[in-house]
Amino acid sequence: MNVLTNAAAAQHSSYLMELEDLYNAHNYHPLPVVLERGSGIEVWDVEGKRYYDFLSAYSAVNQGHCHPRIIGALTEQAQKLTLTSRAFYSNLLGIYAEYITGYFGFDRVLPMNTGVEGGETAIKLARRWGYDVKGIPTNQAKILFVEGNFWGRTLAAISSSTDSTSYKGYGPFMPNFEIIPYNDLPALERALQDPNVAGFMFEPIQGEAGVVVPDDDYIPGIRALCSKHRVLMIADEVQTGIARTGKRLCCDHYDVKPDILILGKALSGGVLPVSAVLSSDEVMLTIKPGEHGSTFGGNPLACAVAMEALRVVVDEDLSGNAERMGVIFRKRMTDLQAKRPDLITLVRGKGLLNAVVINDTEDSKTAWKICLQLAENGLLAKPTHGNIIRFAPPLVITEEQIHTCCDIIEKVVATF
Ligand code: IF1
Repeated sequence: MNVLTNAAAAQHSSYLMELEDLYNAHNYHPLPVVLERGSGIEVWDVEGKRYYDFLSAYSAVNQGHCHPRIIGALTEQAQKLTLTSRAFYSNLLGIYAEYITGYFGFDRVLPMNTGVEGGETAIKLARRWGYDVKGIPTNQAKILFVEGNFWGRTLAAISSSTDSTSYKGYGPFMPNFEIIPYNDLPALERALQDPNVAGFMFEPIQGEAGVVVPDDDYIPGIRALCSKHRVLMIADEVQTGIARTGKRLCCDHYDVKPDILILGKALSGGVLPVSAVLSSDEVMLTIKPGEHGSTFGGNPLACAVAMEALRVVVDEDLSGNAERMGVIFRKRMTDLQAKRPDLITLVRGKGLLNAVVINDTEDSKTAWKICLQLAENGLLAKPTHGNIIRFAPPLVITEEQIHTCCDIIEKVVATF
């Protein structure tokens, strides 16, 4: 490219960023990169610069950008029928319900759209089960959450948040939510003494909190305590599910089955919002016709896309690949940490959900600056909580690509 076309191109992306700044709500602070195309683990900006995507749309594109089979299912179904509403049956919902329940081993599914709707649905289910089955007195049902949780932006979701950026200025909040420390079984056992507790909702690895991996006995311990106290174990696997952590579900690492499972994000391969709540007959059948739903939940387009997205995960062994590539990635990062202990304080994660903690305060700019330099060098990642960089590429990444990407990270870190 000559100087002139370069300048014109730069104007292109700054113009588009300015448009967002002028006309869009200011509810995000993106890296200054304007993307227009994606394929596999790569994305391209409007200037044609290529990047390795180490965010994967927050783990929604586990199968890689624009996976041909998933886009094939989308375009084929889009020309036939997209939405019926649930006022009528569709030819795909039953087939999808049978497929996804078999895939994850639950009696029933309740289809929704976004992850946060999945969380809302799970809590409604837990309350209904609490009243109708457990016998909790009317309006007394309590739901337990953990510190540092993140499950979205609705009023219920922020009512359980311990992050003031999420909840400050939006009160009043949902009553009967109790927040206990994460990775703390004695705290859970104490909270479970209250007979009005209907459910305990948690992420097997806390994503937003900075990829916080609990102790090995935590998830089996939750299972045992919830069963003992007759409380529903609600696993939010919106981010950790669909092979991200190296197994079909993160709970599979511990051979634990939750009572309610919430999925979203990669359930559609990032093609459209598709979420699902899975549970038993006992829990699911407490909700009767007309008592919960959504216009788009379970639409034919979503059913076709989600089935293909799940098939791709199996056919391409994305769990196995995430597990193997994750081991290589963490090895490379711990080697880097050994070289630069002044800059990197911690490397953690499971499968391809990993984080590197930068030796800095939460409000310093080092992690942000590293991410800007990574982008400059063709790798996209985003800091969380100021000093933590999350690395979560699509699960289709190859060993060669992982090494190329680690080389980029190493090279950038060396300049700090
Ligand atoms: C944003 C982080 C990720 C989630 C879990 C439910 C939801 C999410 C475990 C809600 C959503 C997002 C949303 C995204 C940022 C993001 C995130 F940076 F906050 F931490 F993934 F890592 N449960 N996670 O992680 O799903 O309703 O959004 O479909 O921009 O808010 P949703």
